[in-house]
Amino acid sequence: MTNTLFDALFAPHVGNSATFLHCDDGATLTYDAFLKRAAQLAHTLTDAGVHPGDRILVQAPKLSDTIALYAASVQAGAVYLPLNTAYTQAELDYFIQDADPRLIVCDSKDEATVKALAQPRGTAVLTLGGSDGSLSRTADGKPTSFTPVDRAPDDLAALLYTSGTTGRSKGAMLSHKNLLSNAVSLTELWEITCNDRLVHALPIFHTHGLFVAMNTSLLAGAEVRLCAAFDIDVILNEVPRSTLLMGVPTFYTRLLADARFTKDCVQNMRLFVSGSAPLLAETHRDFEDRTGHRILERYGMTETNMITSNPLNGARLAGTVGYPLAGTEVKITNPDTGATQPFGEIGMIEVRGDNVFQGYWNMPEKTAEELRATGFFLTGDLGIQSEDGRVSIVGRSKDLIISGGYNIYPKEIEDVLNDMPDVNESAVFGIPNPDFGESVIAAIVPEQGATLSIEAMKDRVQTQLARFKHPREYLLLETLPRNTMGKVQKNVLRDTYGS
Ligand code: MCA
Ligand code: AMP
Repeated sequence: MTNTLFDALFAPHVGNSATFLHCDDGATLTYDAFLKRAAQLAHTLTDAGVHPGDRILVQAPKLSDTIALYAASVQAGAVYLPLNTAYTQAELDYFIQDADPRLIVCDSKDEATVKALAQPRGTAVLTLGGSDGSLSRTADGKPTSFTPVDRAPDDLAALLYTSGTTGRSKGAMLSHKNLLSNAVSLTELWEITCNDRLVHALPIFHTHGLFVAMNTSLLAGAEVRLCAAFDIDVILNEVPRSTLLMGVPTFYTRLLADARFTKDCVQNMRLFVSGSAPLLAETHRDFEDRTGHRILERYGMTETNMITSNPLNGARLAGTVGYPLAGTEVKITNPDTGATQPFGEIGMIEVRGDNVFQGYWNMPEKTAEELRATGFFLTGDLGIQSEDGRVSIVGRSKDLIISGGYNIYPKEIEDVLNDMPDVNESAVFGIPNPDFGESVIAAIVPEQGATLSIEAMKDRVQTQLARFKHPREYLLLETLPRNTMGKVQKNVLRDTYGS
């Protein structure tokens, strides 16, 4: 019997009495206790009718049981589908329709609304969190061992939704091999071991927090300080007794803004990793001046897991994302012809390797557009590669805003605004923001003679989109700037309204 991911990440820890999770309430869980809990949850999943290949949709708080649910899903042979806890009911409805999960696990506080969406489809709902989560309660009485379901390297382990330029979120199908190969490369490169203690303050519904941070820790047998959210006081308390922090650039600018974050505070730390959004050279420099540590920046995508990383031992250069990971090929191509560019010339970053996903769920045309028959995936990021292989990202060919590490596709917001009566057209764009890197602005052209209510627009956006996608400002314009081809010039909007 083999289960690729379970055998590598979880099975080796049977009987391991080292601490795995250390939670906000002070509770700790050894690796062995964690595995027993995961087994109980796996029984609960199968009792709820989950079969191998079924999707388990999880929109739940960050708890040790939520991590154990991921392990349970892997051993039950299911496909783990985590969702941002900020998503609205309207957004959730889309994911339920598209992914057709067998089971939904939600926050106890959302049970009634989630059941209203799930029950007409006959989808089971269990809850986590609060004093009475039905998943946790049901699992309590189950056996503490579970025989993992056979899963081959190419079987799906996870489905992670990523927004798209078309406005509709796409489910990236990630196999056991995709996740394991990346965890192995990163653990080796960053030399993560059982002596490490990771401060984990990222959400666990994205690649960064769930796979980069959690899978590498599991593989290495490291201790994880599971913080429910990024709370500066908690982080400053934990850093002195930890060795690793993985975060988005906002983590580092917020730490730098706090005078308590000093060289003394980081004496025990071995490595600070940044990713998901560009790290400003200024932040890199200020961080080194303050702490003596050079932040290690890496680059990845939901579809590809991690692609490149600055070296652990070697130059960590600000403004570059480092070298392709072991087993990952990167090439820079001409976006029009697909031909490989000479070193140092800007082009589309393409990537191939065991880390690259299997395609988009139920979207074969989209898959064919972005994943070449040769196995190279078109990232939509523009970059250059130096002769020694080092990659720098210089822009994006996709219309994307990254705010605090969350990807926001303007098209999705424009669709909501354009659907409103009296809106002729809209253009959503990002402007620099000192905390989140970028923030969202909406420019709206009303229908001729119409009077638009910004409050009504805000109300509509609120019901349709998660809070982090909401425009922070609405501009009413008579026309949108366009080029000679009629395309809206968002660069002009950014230049005009950026400050
Ligand atoms: C929270 N808010 C945001 C964001 N986060 N608005 C825009 N962008 C955001 N990222 C909203 C809140 O709803 C709140 O709204 C207000 O902003 C202030 O919230 P605050 O308490 O300051 O925020 P926070 O809770 O401290 O969160 C900030 C954060 C968080 C810690 C930076 O956003 C975060 O954990 N980001 C990491 C995202 C991540 O993991 N990305 C990886 C995905 P109101 O106005 O109502 O108060 S990408 C990935 O996985 C790829 C593969 C990769 O390469 O890693
Ligand atoms: P996601 O689709 O949420 O997985 O986000 C992936 C995108 O985040 C990439 O295509 C990049 O545009 C961006 N990204 C990730 N890491 C970095 C980084 N270190 N520097 C710049 N952009 C990054």
